[in-house]
Amino acid sequence: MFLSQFILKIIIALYLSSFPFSYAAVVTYNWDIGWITVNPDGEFTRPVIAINNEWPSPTLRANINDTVIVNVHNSLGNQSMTLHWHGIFQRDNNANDGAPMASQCPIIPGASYTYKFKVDQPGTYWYHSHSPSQYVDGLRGPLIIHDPNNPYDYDEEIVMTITDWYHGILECGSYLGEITLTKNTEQAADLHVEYLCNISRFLFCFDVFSVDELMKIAVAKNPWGGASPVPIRALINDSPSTEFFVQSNRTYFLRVINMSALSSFLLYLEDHNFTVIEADGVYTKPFTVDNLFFGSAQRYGVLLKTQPTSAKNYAMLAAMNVVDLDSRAIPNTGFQPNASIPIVYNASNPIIKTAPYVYTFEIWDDNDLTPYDEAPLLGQGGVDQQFVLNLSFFQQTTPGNEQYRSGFNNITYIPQQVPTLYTALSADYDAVNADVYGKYTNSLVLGGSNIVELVINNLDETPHPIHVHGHNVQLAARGAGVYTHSNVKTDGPAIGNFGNAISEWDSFGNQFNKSEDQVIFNSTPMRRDTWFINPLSFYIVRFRADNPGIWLLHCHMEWHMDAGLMLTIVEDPLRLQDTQSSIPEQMQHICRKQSIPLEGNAAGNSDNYLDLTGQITIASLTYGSAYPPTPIE
Ligand SMILES: [Cu+2]
Repeated sequence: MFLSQFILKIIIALYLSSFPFSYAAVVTYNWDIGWITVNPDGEFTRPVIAINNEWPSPTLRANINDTVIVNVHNSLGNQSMTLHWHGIFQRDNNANDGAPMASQCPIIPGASYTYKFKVDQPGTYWYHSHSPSQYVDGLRGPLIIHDPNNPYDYDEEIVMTITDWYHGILECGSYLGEITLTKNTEQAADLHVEYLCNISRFLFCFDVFSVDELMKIAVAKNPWGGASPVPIRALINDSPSTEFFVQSNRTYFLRVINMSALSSFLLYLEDHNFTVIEADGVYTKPFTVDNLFFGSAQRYGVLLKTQPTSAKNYAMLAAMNVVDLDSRAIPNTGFQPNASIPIVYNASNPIIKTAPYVYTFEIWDDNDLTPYDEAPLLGQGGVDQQFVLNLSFFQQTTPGNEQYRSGFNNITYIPQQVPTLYTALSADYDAVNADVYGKYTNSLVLGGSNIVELVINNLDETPHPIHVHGHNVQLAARGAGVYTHSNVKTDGPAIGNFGNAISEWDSFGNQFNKSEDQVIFNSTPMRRDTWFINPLSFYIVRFRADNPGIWLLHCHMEWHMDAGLMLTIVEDPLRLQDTQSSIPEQMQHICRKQSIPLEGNAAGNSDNYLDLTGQITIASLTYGSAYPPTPIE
């Protein structure tokens, strides 16, 4: 008896060891979140948010189909926090998406919460705080899901992060540089940016702002309104002195993550190409390029084939896209938008510390990527629901709220009395009525399994990397100007009276009307969770509403999100009620400690969900759209 059990165990063990990744494991991390001070660039000591007193933050690694458990304890003392797992769909697990006041209550100082999620998507992701600008303060790191069935072969993996680093002080003056930018509206969709980064001129002089002022600037009145704080420098792997050691004649799987608060970056390595095989966790057909361009939060997985010999060392260039920075806010001293990373083939040869100066990059179009699975465009006969979203910055006119803010369709996001998920779970049939979530969550209610089209018209003169939680989306089409065509099926499945009909057009929109016959749709569109919308242009994305939950959609420039450039997707709320009705016990306790109701509409009214008296209509003057930090217990 004993012997046969023993043999059986050996057989099982042998079976499992022959398929090392074929069974799911539980990967557990215990993270104590607290402040430490660091000086990564040797020029300025500042506080950062560290994990277990270490910074840079650790890389979270798991294998596909593993369950990840992260036991978080908030030791910040002065701020509440959450963690979001960027790009992870959180299917049947909305409560662990980490969006404060959307899918959970903020984790207050002294509290603990266990995030638990299954990862069934391979690829390059990251985790970061979703609370007010905390990821800019360092609470961010790579999240890598390994895949034994990666369709591409490689010898070794390198994980690389690009960040824009802030000293916390906006210095006096302005950097302008010799900048040229082709920004003719008709060509905006094919924007070519020339970088001439090293010549500064000191034209403007503003007051010096303290750390606390950064957020206020992002949401302040004119003339500073919408002026995003500008970083002091670029860092690779959160250091100015990262080096990569490589061997000749090998293939590296380079996973690059732009974890910046604001900046887009271009990556270039002389005499080498990058073969893109993954973008935002989606495998692609191999696509060979000589540079990579990332908006904030975008990722690429590329194969980097090294030279046949080790005769020469190189330096890789990560160039910050300075043309999109607010010239009024660029520091006049110490601004280092370019980072060079030595690529060392042979340490006994001279190490190249500075990448060769490259004047002009021609940025390729990520719409030219093809997903490995070649999934065809959704909704070729028309979509079930279409939302047209005009992205802009505007002056608020509500008395008491005259901030310069941002939003979609002139609505700036403001968190409400009740987390939107808890409203959806408690509203019964009213959950399909967008009104119950409050005007300023800007909620779009999606019918289950509908094919949804989002048309985002960027009416702003700067680009914006837009991210959606819970999904990646098909990059269906894009172009210059404003898109107005309705593409909703007339005989498709009923979508109900969900409110938020296609918006009216403002006078700006009338300047350029694009109808569908002027737009070329991609037949096998690339899918991404973050897409980069060029200035004065539109982007059409599609997805199937097959993931019930409350999912935020927002600009991933942190200062823009803080200024309200965010909306809420309420996806199949009745199915959500059926399948994900329970709020984790630990979270209920956290909510009660800060008197946040576990049910009710946006105003906290659980008797009449259609009575929104008391919904929040004025954003925090200091914290914008973010939920204000909680005082010490
Ligand atoms: Cu933005």
